[in-house]
Amino acid sequence: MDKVFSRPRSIKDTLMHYCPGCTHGIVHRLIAEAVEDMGLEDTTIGIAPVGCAVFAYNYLDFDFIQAAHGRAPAVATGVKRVLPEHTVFTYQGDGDLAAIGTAEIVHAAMRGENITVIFVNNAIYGMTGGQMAPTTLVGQRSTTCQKGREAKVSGYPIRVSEMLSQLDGACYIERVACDTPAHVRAAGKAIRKAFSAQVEERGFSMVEVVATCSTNWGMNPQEALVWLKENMLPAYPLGVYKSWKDAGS
Ligand SMILES: Cc1ncc(C[n+]2csc(CCOP(=O)(O)OP(=O)(O)O)c2C)c(N)n1
Repeated sequence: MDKVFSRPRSIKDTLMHYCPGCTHGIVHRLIAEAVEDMGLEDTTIGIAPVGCAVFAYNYLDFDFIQAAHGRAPAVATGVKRVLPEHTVFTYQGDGDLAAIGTAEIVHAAMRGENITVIFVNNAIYGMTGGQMAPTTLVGQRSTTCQKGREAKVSGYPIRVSEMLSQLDGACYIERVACDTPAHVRAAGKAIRKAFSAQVEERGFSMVEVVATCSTNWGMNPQEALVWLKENMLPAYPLGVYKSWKDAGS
């Protein structure tokens, strides 16, 4: 009988700290599958963020460094420049990447650093108890905007993929989601493509994954997936925002 499902070798057999319904685990698995399929297990270095995924190294069996809040692109820049033969990726939430780390990510993309960024956008600061993030939707409730985010007070959500795709140093930017099996498959494909951009030395690549945080959204896991589809996807349209093929190179 053909084996159709198993745990990737580089996902460690360990207890998860993520909440039920959290989609970080799906994204971890997609990274492990992509790295293994591409034969990069022994030469991949991950940079873990602050936030719930600070413990990514407990699950992914690659070399890892944990960076301070928002500094993962700077750490990845240093690692990649010293070890150009390695595949270097950052794994960052929206609080990490789009709040304190905004300058870091913009400048890493502008410089065309040959790194891959996996950006998990759950529209909230998950680990610290559900505060508003730059990506929180207008009207979405959080502990720091209990009646819903008001644009007049807190501004509008940052669309990171759209913003970074304007920069010449970025070679591949795609936004995907992990709410349905079809979307998860597409997300896996995008992550492979982002790593292949790095292997081909094309410059900065990023995959934004629209994700859930059922605990801090105050929903059960199924409600969170429906909320993602109905509220996150209209605000964060899926698709390829930039590809080196579009750029004609
Ligand atoms: C330099 C620094 N500033 C602030 C914090 C506090 N902090 C830890 S996690 C976090 C929010 C992370 O949210 P996000 O990046 O969206 O990740 P999630 O937990 O939702 O996966 C904050 C503010 C910190 N650990 N370090």
